[in-house]
Amino acid sequence: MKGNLMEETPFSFVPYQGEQFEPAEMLKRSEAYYQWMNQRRTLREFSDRPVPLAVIENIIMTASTAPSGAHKQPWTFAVVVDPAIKAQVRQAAEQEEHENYHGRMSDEWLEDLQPFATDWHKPFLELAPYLIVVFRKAYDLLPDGTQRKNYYVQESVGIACGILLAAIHHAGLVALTHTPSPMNFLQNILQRPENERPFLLIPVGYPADDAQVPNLQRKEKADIMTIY
Ligand code: IYR
Repeated sequence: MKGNLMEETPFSFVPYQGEQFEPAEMLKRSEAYYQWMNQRRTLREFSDRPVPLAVIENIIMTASTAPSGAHKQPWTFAVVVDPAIKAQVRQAAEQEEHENYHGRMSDEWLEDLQPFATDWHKPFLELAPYLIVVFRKAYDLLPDGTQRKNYYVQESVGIACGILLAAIHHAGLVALTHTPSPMNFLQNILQRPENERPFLLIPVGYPADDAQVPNLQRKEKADIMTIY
């Protein structure tokens, strides 16, 4: 049965064909990759400059190479391009965020956010050329309505989002990992099936010409790593 081939066909094994490097080359590559990834920044100020949809498709296909529990690939990526849908998303997100900033978030939380100068206004939800809404599939729904379990869904989708962010950076674009809360409005606006739950809302595009980012420091090696 096409579309559900994996349900019926057990995996066979094939030779692994990934690249390998000698230690010196490995060191050079790993250092260069770190330096390059260290330039990735979260942005909140986007340009409306168009980006080809094919680039976004490649980025999403890259994210879909993530490992997942029992290879269930428990994710879907909804790409919002339509300005009318973006406007609905913005309206709903701002409504929730207004409540968050006016009573739902603790004083400690608000204090922690103060350096970032965020508030309930989310213009980037209309400005950015694309909103990628990542859904986690709590379970799979077969065409006959039966449910199939997925495993380690949070971990799997979290890893896919990490790879998505690296692919966005690799394309020279920027993103915001946005989590308006609660975000079930995304399931309604995008009319997703009941087994899909919103995981992250990621505006993607070029940065605004005058975009600024907080002057953050990342933790030192000694603060994040222990060798036994
Ligand atoms: N979701 C809110 C608040 C917010 C929370 C955290 I934690 C952040 O790192 C940033 C913002 C908002 O989007 O403004």
